[in-house]
Amino acid sequence: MGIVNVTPDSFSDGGRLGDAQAAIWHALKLLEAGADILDVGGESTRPGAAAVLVDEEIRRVLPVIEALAARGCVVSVDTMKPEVMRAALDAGAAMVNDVMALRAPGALEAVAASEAAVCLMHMQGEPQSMQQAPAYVDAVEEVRQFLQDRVQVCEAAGIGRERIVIDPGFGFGKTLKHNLALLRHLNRLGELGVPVLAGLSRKSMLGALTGRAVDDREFAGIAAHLAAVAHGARLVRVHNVAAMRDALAIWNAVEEQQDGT
Ligand code: HH2
Repeated sequence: MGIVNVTPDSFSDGGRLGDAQAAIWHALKLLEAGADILDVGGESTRPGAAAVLVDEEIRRVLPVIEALAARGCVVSVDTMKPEVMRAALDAGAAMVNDVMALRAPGALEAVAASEAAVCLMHMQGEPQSMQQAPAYVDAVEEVRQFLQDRVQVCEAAGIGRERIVIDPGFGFGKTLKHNLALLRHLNRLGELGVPVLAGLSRKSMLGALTGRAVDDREFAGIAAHLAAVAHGARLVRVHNVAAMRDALAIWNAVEEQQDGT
């Protein structure tokens, strides 16, 4: 899954139309580099990021989703808002990626009314404050339980298992220790019987482990995503698709190689 951010600060050339065009161009590059899914988002969920109003978020993502869906791309919309979900699904998005796991009023219904896939992510707290004091008795068990409950809620609302992906939400209300425990025990989430997505690209845990600034965490991100794949992740959400594709080509070749052949 390639990340396509349509926020004013994502692309340097400014201007609203410029932002949409730059995002489309960027998305097509990610596709060329081997992305299977393009994850289009109009609101940053970085710790402390300012919230974006519904109309503004729709204005940002819709032209990008329309253009990509018209080209036959598999598009995911990264949003917590049911209104944005509905607009994106009408415009041809095939997946909703929700860091709130469809907990906003109306979100569950928006996805249930469609045939789209959904990514249910775990987050402790709210984006504005989630990193202030994350606390768990047992992070892996609590995240597993939360995701299991959300899968059940989705199924009860008519969203079949085959449409569901789960995600521990690295960095969303988690300390380095929590993130590492979740990565090491990612297979516990795989036991829920739906594919697991891992999103570690550029995240602060990579900075904490390497001392590198956000724009310089490419190699650390590849290593972290391979660790996630080794522990059962089936989807990875990344900024650098080309690098991840290369890493996965090697990984898959090693894994598929039969002993003695
Ligand atoms: N992380 C971010 C946004 N959306 N979705 C899923 N499923 N999993 C994630 O880990 C995840 C996500 C982080 O968002 P942000 O900090 O806004 O930056 P970017 O979108 O560039 O990753």
